[in-house]
Amino acid sequence: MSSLSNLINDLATGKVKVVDLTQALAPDTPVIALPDMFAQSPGLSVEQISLYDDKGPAWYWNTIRLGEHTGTHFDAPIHWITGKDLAHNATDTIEPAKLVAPANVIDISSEVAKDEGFLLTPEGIEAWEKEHGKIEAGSWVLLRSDWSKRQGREAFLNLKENGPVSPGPSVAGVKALLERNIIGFGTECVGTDAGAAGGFDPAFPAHTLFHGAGKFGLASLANLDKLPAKGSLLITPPLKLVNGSGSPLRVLALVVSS
Ligand code: 23J
Ligand code: MN
Repeated sequence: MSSLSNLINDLATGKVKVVDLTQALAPDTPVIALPDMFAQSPGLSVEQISLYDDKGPAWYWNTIRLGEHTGTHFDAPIHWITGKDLAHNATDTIEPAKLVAPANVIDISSEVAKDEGFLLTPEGIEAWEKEHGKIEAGSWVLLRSDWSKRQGREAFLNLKENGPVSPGPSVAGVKALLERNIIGFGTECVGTDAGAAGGFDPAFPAHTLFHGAGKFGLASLANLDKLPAKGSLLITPPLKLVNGSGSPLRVLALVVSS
């Protein structure tokens, strides 16, 4: 038996379960709010083409319009200026083998309950590794904050007088994850960077440093509380948009049921 036929069997018997890490996508799905001086990314709009009617008697379909970075979405290295000249840096050129990879889930939900702007630092990463084992090269690091449980734009974006407040990695935290040569970093928040990251040095370190190193991002993930700290397998193919900077996607995790 190959491991693939074992997997097929485990899926059929329920020993391996499929967990959906995707938020439902709708016109009210919140998108990131950048400072006024920058262009904004539009959320989803849906226009009906036909509904089993004069415009198409036996078929229903819609036209959709949305920014590439809407809802649960993938960030490709070309998204950031630091990744613009890398090979295989866009949604159509990323090697497909990189779109199936194991995940490590770092749970900061209790810290975030006390401090909405909590930052993942090298010390936090090392403490997690002491408990759960090393973060291997080629694996994802997903930040479980329970932020996806927030309902509505206001709570999800958490815009305050001095800008958005939400958790993410510190500059040193990003560098520590790069030392481990992860494939990418995922978050439940609207973007991979902390709300305050526009004021970090470098600004938006998760974008600047991960994408500059050819690493990927996943934003607006859900159901991270249903994953083990280690041992799940993520399936993360973005749309094959030519020169795409990212795209909405369905993120699936394979998990051994306990
Ligand atoms: C553009 C500028 C800043 C940020 C972002 C996009 C994202 O978070 C994103 O969705 O990639 S922070
Ligand atoms: Mn993005």
